[in-house]
Amino acid sequence: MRNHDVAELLEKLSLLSEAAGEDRFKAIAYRRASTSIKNLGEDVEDVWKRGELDQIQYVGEGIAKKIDEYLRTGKLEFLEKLEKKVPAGVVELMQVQGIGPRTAYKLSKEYGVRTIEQLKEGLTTGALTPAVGEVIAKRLLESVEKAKPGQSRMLLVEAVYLSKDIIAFFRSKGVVVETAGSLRRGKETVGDLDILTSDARAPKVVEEYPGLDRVIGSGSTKTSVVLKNGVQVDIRVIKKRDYGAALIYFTGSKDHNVLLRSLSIERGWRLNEYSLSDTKTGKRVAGRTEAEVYGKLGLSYIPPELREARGEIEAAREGKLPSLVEAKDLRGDLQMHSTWSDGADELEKMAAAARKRGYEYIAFTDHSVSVGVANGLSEERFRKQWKAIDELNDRLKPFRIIKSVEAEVRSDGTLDYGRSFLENFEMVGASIHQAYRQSPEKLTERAVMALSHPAVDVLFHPTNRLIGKRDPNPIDLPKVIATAKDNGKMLEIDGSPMRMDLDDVWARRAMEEGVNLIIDSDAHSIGELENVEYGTTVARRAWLEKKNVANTLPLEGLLKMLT
Ligand code: DGT
Ligand code: CA
Ligand code: CA
Ligand code: ZN
Repeated sequence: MRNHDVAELLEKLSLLSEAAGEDRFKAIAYRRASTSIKNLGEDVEDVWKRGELDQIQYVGEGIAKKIDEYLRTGKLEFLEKLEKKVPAGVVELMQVQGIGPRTAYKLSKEYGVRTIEQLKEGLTTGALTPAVGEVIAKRLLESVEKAKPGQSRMLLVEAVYLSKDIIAFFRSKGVVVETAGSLRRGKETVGDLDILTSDARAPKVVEEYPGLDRVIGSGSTKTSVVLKNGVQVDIRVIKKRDYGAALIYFTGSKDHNVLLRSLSIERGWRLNEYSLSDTKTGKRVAGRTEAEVYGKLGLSYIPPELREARGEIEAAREGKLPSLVEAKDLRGDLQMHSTWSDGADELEKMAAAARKRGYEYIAFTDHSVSVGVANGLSEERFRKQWKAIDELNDRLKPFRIIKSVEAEVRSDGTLDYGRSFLENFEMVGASIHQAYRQSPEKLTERAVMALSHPAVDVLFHPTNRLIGKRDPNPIDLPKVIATAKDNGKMLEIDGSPMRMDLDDVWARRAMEEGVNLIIDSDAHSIGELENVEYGTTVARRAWLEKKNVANTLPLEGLLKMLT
């Protein structure tokens, strides 16, 4: 599957054409095509073989030709030419949040800045202050410092895609493997991939993996490799007899394992990556399956998402583990965007894709009027959209589209549109995007005002973070949660993989305080509807059960909650 490769090629074309000062619309076209291929439901090589590249959304004739050349020859002449046009360092600098092509150009040409390292130095010493001005310099320094740790850890979504590719590769060679580590626990970022198998051929087979860069250590039971994208993969070969013990060990977390070991010691046993065994006699007590090991320790089976030493051992001992919500419990998706604002797909196409997922209902939450960059809707345009929705609802019965909006909370805490207009929506989600650099007090006040507004049902992505790129807004979350509770409002777990907001810790707190949550995709295209998977992972790590999540309700129950 080369989808990821091709998507990256197009992303690079987009960045480079921007940096080379080409027509802005070209850059946008490449980026759109890139997203479209990332979300493609099938292997781009299959489409290519059928000669149907130009039928992929946002792939016109020109882009199709480039993809064809790349898939045939592994290279793209146009890209090489473009690279020569762009001064050294520009593309690297543009990876910093807040640096666009023009600034990158200037920094490279006039100030000789070629790397993020040099940028950081120039900003720290003040040498670059004249280039960008004092305010921007300060902001850039913040983003540069943040960019560092973010680069060494992948987003969960990246780890998921990468592992799927690796697992499929092994499968094509007849080798069965599975993932452990932080990926299996569903952490929001993942450092390296840990792969377990009981097939001794795995270390040899991985050497043929197309994404492999080099082998950095190899023994009979473990091999570590680095991929071309810089990610390390540890592969361990485990005897079937030891598999459960090893799976526990390499799934972690370390803290969870430490607690399990002390529990073993209390019983005169020891637990390691091979088995649970008697310390004195060395006799095996358990090891073949995880459930067996947990069982012998007097625990019910602990799902990987809970293995963070956050009370799961005690709960498992008392038989009080939550019965965690699953993606299939969701009966609908309550945040998504259409072409009416900044989504890539039309109402009907989104609805069809949502129905195909088995949903009973969805809510369109197109942006409100003050979000100009996202083509936010005027009242008049919303009235037109409602007509279109009514018409679709007639046709798609019993499937139901809920009329909703992602209403911007303005800098003073008031919402876009007056109350009487907002009452026309069946669901109102409030979001803080703009003016997010305000003081913590001000930001908290805005969230509280939104949750106190009679027309509002839910606060969307409460912290507005972008993982690795933008810190969570410094709002007083306990106060926000208390306000939601007091006013009977809901909080969102936004499944967009860069957001995952609320996160696991705060979603759990909200649940414990008795607040209802919703899990949704915030999809801007049909491909992104799958984001609910990441939202569900957060919810599971937050100990949420089906009853804590409003969109597990049937339509009638949900609508009753929304009135
Ligand atoms: P990551 O890769 O940084 O996102 O986090 P993990 O949790 O995947 O950590 P990693 O890859 O270092 O190790 C995988 C699992 O193996 C880890 O969750 C627990 C286990 N493990 C690794 N090293 C040790 C260790 O020194 N002691 C113990 N108890 N467990 C370890
Ligand atoms: Ca790992
Ligand atoms: Ca590892
Ligand atoms: Zn949007």
